[in-house]
Amino acid sequence: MDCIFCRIISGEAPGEIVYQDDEAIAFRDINPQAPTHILIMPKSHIPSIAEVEDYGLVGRLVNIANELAKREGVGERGYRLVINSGPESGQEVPHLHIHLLGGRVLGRLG
Ligand code: DGP
Repeated sequence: MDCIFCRIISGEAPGEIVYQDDEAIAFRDINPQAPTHILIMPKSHIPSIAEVEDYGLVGRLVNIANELAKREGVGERGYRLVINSGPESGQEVPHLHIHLLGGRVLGRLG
């Protein structure tokens, strides 16, 4: 298995896991861009949001992200959810994930 996120999910590689259930997991980004930077993803290997078939799964991942934002204390302050998809987005790891960013003023997109 050469997907780093699959290796974290299986326990073969370390990760600071903050949430998991039967179908999803969340762990802290190794290179945080904000005081809170968590990656939320399905345990099954879906390469990107462009290849999703189960949109209910996406809703459940967003629900987890919202709950983690509250738990991290950024729910009221505001936070950003980001999904990169494909080369020009800068997606580095081809395993669908949502970035939860918060805890500082986030710049405008562009
Ligand atoms: P993206 O560019 O959207 O594919 O974001 C990938 C993120 O994954 C990036 O912010 C860094 C993070 N990342 C890469 N390798 C690892 C790792 O081994 N462990 C953890 N926790 N995060 C990683």
